[in-house]
Amino acid sequence: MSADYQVHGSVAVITLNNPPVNGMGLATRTAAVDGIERALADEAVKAIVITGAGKAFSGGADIKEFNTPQALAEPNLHTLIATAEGSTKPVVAAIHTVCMGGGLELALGCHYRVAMPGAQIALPEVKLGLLPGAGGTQRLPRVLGLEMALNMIVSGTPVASEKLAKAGLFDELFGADADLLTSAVAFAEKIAAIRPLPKVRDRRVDYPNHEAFLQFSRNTVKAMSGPYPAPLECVETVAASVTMKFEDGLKFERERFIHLIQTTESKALRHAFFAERIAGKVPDVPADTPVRAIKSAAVIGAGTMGGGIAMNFVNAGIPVVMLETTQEALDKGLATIRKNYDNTMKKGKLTQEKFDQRMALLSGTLSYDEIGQADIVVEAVFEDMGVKETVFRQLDRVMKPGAILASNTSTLDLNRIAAFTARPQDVIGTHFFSPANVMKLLEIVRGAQTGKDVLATTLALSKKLKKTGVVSGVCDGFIGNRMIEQYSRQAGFLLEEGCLPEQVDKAVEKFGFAMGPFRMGDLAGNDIGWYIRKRRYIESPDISYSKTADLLCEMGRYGQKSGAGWYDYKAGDRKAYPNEQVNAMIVQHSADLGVGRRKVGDQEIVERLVYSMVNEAALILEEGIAMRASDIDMVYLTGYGFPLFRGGPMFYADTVGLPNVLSAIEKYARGLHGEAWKAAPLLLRLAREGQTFNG
Ligand code: T1G
Repeated sequence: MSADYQVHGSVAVITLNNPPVNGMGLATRTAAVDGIERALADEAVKAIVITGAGKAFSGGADIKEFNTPQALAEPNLHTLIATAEGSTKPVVAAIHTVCMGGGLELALGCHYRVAMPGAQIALPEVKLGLLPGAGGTQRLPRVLGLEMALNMIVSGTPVASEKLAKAGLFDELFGADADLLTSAVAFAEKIAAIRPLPKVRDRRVDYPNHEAFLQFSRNTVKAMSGPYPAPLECVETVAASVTMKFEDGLKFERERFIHLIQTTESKALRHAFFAERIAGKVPDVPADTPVRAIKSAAVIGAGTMGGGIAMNFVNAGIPVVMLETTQEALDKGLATIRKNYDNTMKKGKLTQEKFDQRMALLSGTLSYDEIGQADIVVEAVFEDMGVKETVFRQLDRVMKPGAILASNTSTLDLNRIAAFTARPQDVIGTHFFSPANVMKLLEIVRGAQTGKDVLATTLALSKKLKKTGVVSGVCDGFIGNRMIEQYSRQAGFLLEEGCLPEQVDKAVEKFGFAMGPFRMGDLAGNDIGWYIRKRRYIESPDISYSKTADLLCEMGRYGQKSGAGWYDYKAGDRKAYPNEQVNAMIVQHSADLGVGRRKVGDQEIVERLVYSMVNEAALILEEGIAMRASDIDMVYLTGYGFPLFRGGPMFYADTVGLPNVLSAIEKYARGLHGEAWKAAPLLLRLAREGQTFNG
C-alpha cells in the first residue's frame, strides 16, 4: 500500500502502489521519498524512473486524507516533489492511464516525462473546490504556456496524453504497443549522463501583455464561477507564475490552497465526490455478487417517462422494445424519441451515424407476447396500483425466467407490486426522474424479496446508463418524494400564513435550488401532487395539508401543460408570470381559514422547506430506508436540484449544526401547523451528542 523499489540495470524504478488509483497518501509519499534516497545512495544507479501500479500513474493526493493530520504530515507532497526535483540523478516520470492532480504535479517536478498514449492528464482540483496545491499552478504554465495551462487548471478537464504530444509536456510519447517500463528504463539510460538536469522551475513563462490576458481571464472566470471561490483563485495563482519568482509563486499558491481547503464549498464538493461513489455499495451485497447479463430491454408505456427511459437504454447501446396499448400511443412515443434525437443532432451534439444507430436499437409492439425475451422490462405506466397489477400479472406470464421486472413507480408499495407475480425475487424498483433521459438520479427500490443478484445487476446497469444509482427501501415516496412531501407541505402552509408563490420561489432559488416549489409544481404538473394528496387524504387522514394547491387544481390550473398554474406562461416563453386571481385565491383562503396573514422572512421560508426535509430524512435513516446520510444527499443533488455547493440537505444540516437545526424545528413546532414539526429521534440524539449525520 505504498511504493515498490526495483533496479533494472543502472535504473532504479519506484512504482507508486496504493490501489485503486495510487492516491498519494502519507505511506506512498514516504515510500517514494525513501526510494529516491535509496537510489541516490546506490552508486550503481545512474537514473530513476517513477511510475504507478495498476490503473493509474496517480490520481493525485489522497483525497480521503484531507482535513486530517496525514494530509500535511511530512513528507508532504511538496517535500516529495522537491526530493525528486533536487535529485542529483535524473528522475523520469513514466506516465500511463491516469496522471492527475498531485500525480501530474509530481511528474512536473521530475526532470523528464515520458508517457503512453491514452493517458488522462489533468489538474482537476477545481472540481473539488481547490487549486493545484503542489506547484501545478507554477510549473504547468512553464511547460504548456500561460493560456493552455490556465484553461486546464480552471476547467479541471482531462486531456489525452497524445493531444499534448507537441505541447512540450512529454520528452517522449511511446507507441500504443510499447511496454512502458521497458521503454522508460531505456529512455532513462539514454539521458542518464546528461547535465545540467532540466528543471521546469528554471523555465520562464513568456506572455507579452499578460496583464490584459489575465484581467480578461479574471472577468470571464468571475462571471461563470457562481458561489465557488476556487476558479478565481486558480486564475490568481496561475498569474503568479508570470508575475512572481518561482519560490514566491509557490508560497502564494500554498497560502491560497490552504484557504480553499477550509471552505464549505470545497468540503461540499469533496463530500459529493465520495458520496457518489459510496452510493453504489450495499453492505450485504458483496462487490463480487454475480450479475445477470442485460443485453436487451423492454419498456411498458411510451409516454413521457417511458420514452425517456427507453432513450437511456438506447444511449447505452442496449436495444429496446416499447409496448403500448394503442398504435397511436406507440407511434407518438416513438416519434417523440426521434424528435428528441433530431433536436440533439441539430445542436451538433449527435452525428447522423449515431442518430441512425440509436434509432435502429428502438422498436415498438402492441403485444406482450413479443417482449418475453428481454433481459429486463421497465414498467412506466400510470401511478395507480390497479394499473400496475394488470401490467405485472402480464409480465409474470410472458417474461422469460431470469428477466428482471422493474417498476418506475415513484411512490407505490413495491412489495405489493412484487406480490402480483410468482417471482418477487426478480422484482425491483427503478425510479427514474423526469426528464428520464437527462436527470442523473435513479432511485433503486429494493423490495423485501428482491434478490441480491437483481440488486447488484441493477446497480451495475445504473452505471452503464450513466445514472447515479441510490438504493432505497420500500415506503411511501421512497427517499426523494417522501422528503419533498414535507417540503411541499410547508410551502403550502406558508401561502396560508402570508407568503405568495413568487416570494417562496425566490427565497429558495436564492438559497441555491434550481427551481422553487411552485415553479417546480407548474413544470411537473400540479395535478400529479393533487392525485397523490387525494390518495393520502384517505390513507392518512391525520396528516394535515394546506388546501391551497387543491383549490388551484380545481381552477384547472395544472401548470405549464395547461398553460397556467401558480403562474401564467406565454407561448414559447418559460418565464413564470404571477397571476392576480391565484394570488387573490390564496389571500381569500387565509381569510376563510381565519388565519391572519403576516410578513414571513426568507430565512424562515428556507428553514421550513429545508429542515422539514432534513427531519423526514432523519426518520428515513432511522427506518433503514436509506443506508446512509450521504445517499440522501446524492438523491437531492442529482434528482431535485439541491445546490451542490451546499453538499446536499444532510451535509448542509451538518454545516449549520444539528443543535441549530433542532432549535429551529422546536420553534416551528410552537407555531401554526406545529403538528408537522415532531423532531425525529435520530436528530434529537445526534444533536444532543454533538454528532453529525455524515459522521
Ligand atoms: N484520492 C483518494 N481516492 C480516490 C482518488 C483520490 N485522488 N481518486 C479516486 N479515488 C477512489 C474513488 O473514491 C474510488 O474509490 C476509486 O478510487 C475509483 O474511483 C495537492 C490537492 C482517478 C479519473 O481530483 O477523477 O491532488 O469507490 O470510481 O472512474 O494539488 O477517480 O473504489 O472505494 O472514480 O476509474 C486531485 C479524482 C486530487 C482525481 C478514476 N485528483 N479522481 O476514475 O474510478 S487533489 C482528482 C477521479 C490533489 C494536489 C491536489 C477518478 C479517476 P472506491 P472512480 P474511475
